[in-house]
Amino acid sequence: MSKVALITGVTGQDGSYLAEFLLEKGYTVHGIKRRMSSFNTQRVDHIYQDPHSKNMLFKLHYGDLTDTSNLIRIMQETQPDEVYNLGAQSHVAVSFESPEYTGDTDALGTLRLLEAIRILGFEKKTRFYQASTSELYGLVQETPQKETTPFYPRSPYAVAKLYAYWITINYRESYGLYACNGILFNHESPRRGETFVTRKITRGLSNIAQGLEDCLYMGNLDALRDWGHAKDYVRMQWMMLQQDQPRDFVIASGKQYSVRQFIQWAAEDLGITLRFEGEGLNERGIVETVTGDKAHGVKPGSVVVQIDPRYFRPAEVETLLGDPTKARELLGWVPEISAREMCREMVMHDLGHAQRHALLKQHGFDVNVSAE
Ligand code: NDP
Ligand code: GDR
Repeated sequence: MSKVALITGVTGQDGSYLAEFLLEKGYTVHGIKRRMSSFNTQRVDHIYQDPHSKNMLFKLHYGDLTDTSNLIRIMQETQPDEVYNLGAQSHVAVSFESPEYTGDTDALGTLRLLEAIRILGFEKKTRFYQASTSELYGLVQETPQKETTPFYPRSPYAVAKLYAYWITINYRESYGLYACNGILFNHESPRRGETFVTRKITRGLSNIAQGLEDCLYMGNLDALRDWGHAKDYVRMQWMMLQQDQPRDFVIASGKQYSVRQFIQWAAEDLGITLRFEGEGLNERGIVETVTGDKAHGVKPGSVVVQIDPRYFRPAEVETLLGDPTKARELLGWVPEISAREMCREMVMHDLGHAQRHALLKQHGFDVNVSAE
């Protein structure tokens, strides 16, 4: 009998890679997708299986983390051996705009899933993975951050995730559930949502290089992040549920770069030479511009990147750097893809899209490439 997994957030970046990974391991995979007014399954369409076919191994269910009875019903129908709670309003800046919804989904959504396991009496059967985050460290109290570093969340998102982190531990300690937290640092890929900083950069600069856009508007270029590849990180999510006892782990690369550095890498891969003006003056309200000297569609000396204070956050997480020693020593996990390699992969992917759009535009078709 193959193992059964239930993934919330299956239509997201991590959910799609994890579903692929588990299907390759022979799992039957159930995913929860939200009803949207337009299609939201692009990231899993390639593994979609016709519901009329026999022996379906990948099945999607309509649901929502804010809907308790729906979660209990799906859990009862699917009887999962493993639940991966990846669903979330995952955008930090958006959480300042929608704090209540973020709390409902990210904090109480986690509680609803844990309660569903308990209500159905699955405590001994079902293992639970919680997508915790380096955002818990926020205003960092120690560098690098490890499992014992104190938390100091700096956004409604991080505060909601703090509740989720502790309720997961509380259910482990109170009811003997195999439940654990992966404290994951930023991880990216060509499937990363278009409004997160890395994808915004690789997509925006690719469009600029192809003459589809003029300028990339950015927030804090000095923010430092520990970036890894989502494929490496979902492997670890699975490993965490295969142990003799449940434990929480930091998952990180142990290396740190600035947003500005990521822009430079992407420009390098696209053959754009960037010149930063007003470097070091990147404080709120001060306009810093980056001009481009050469690239296919870029006019020499034109502004390629400009600071727009709209993208500053009410409270910023300036620096994050993880220490993945525990994961390496206890699980043998080491990331295989560096941030630099990942940036190139993302650029190549987005450049391909931009080139197709540019071709359509040349032939008189309308193309809309905008994203916030
Ligand atoms: P994404 O934003 O790409 O995916 C989030 C998923 O959650 C999507 O499938 C989304 O559905 C779904 N979702 C959102 N709201 C609800 C809801 N109310 N009910 C059910 N599903 C919902 O995130 P990632 O894949 O990047 O991240 C996965 C998880 O890991 C998230 O919990 C995130 O907070 C956490 N995390 C991510 C890190 C990263 O660097 N990527 C680092 C640390 C933690 P839809 O497609 O319809 O929008
Ligand atoms: P983060 O990721 O907030 O770390 O959360 P994001 O890529 O949004 O921001 C990283 C840093 O870049 C700065 N930044 C900008 N960010 C965005 N989105 N847009 C901009 O224009 C911009 N300019 C500068 C930000 O201020 C920030 O410092 C991600 C999410 O995946 C969370 O769900 C997850 O928990 C954490 O990573 C770990």
